[in-house]
Amino acid sequence: MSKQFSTQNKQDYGFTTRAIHQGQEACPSTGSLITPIYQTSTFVQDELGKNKGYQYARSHNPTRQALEECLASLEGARFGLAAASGLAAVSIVLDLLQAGDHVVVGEDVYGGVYRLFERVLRKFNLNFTYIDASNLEAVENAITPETKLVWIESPTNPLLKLADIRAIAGICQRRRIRLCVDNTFATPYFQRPLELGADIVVHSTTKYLSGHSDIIGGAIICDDEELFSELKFFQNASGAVPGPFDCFLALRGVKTLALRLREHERNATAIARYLENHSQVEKVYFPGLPSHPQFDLAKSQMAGFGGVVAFVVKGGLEAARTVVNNTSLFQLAESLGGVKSLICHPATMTHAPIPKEVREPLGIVDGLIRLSVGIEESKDLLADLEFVLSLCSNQTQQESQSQVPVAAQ
Ligand code: P1T
Repeated sequence: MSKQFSTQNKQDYGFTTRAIHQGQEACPSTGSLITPIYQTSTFVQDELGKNKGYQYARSHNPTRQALEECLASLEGARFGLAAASGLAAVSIVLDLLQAGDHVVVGEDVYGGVYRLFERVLRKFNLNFTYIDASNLEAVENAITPETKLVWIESPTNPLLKLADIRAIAGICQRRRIRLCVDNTFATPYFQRPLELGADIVVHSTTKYLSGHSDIIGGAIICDDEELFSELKFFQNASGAVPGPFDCFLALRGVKTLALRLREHERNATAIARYLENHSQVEKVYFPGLPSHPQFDLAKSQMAGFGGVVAFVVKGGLEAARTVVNNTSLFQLAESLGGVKSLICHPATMTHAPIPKEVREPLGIVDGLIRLSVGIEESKDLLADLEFVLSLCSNQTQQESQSQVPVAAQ
């Protein structure tokens, strides 16, 4: 008989043990060690009204179910739902609302989330107020009698600001409002919002959870059975489910989440420290730096600081262009969370959907560069940055020489 991963004491197992085993028992009929890709659209029924628990793959698929159970367990919850993308997951959560409802949103969210709220959901008479979620008073003051949901990212994309999840959960509980945390940047290895009082967690599994930049996916996790049933209804009704192969890849990725994140963080810390001391760098954003304004909060609600570092290079758009166009290892691309390092210019890439007059006061300026630090050797990544920043230094020197008045030469 094959050994079953006991569901009774599953939360007693450590994080990585659950990442490898939860929902992923060997197949009882074949012994397949690894959860198979159930590449089928439908399931044959035994007789009218009797089936083996599966009918149609939009509603249920065993590969997807394994991923959902595993992700739920990693967030310390009972229920998980996989979605076709991170934005599909966001969309399913927003399906909980009715026309006329109001949402309080942390202001520096992923540009695609802003676009979904402003350009799609506003049409259905949902209203959004954007506030600095690191300011508890701002959160409290933005709540109206119509507010049904508070939506935050922590750390935020791209400025890595934190929200005090425990305190915001307290505000929401007192007002009977749901709190949803996009935990994509931290992952459950470094932060578990449900344990801090949030009601719902969403993920873009495209990022760290799958970890290899080879799928698009999303997930929703919660611990309330009634809420889960509602979300499950919307997942099936709107139909934005991931295919079984993508679920298989996400499950494969998640097994090494802890190992990868430790490396991502080690490299990101080395890079953040290096950038902080560089003369061409105006500002560095990384929650693991003691200079981060919320370093203490980071230490109290997170078990680690993640692998994304953002910085402002001196010289604005031209200097940013020089940096992103000339790295060798850091590949110029949207997305984050994979083993290969990426570099991105939020103002013209990931956060382009946010109008300039909205994004600039937030700090998403033309000189801002976001690094998704991979797990390559840190010395190689540092050398890559050293090289491109030296190009900026040369550029600055040439500009200042060409500006010297002729009489003074
Ligand atoms: O791309 P998708 O899987 O649909 O995930 C959307 C999403 C949701 N939440 C956060 C915090 C995200 O960062 C994203 C996607 N972000 C990028 C593609 C990016 O480069 O920032």
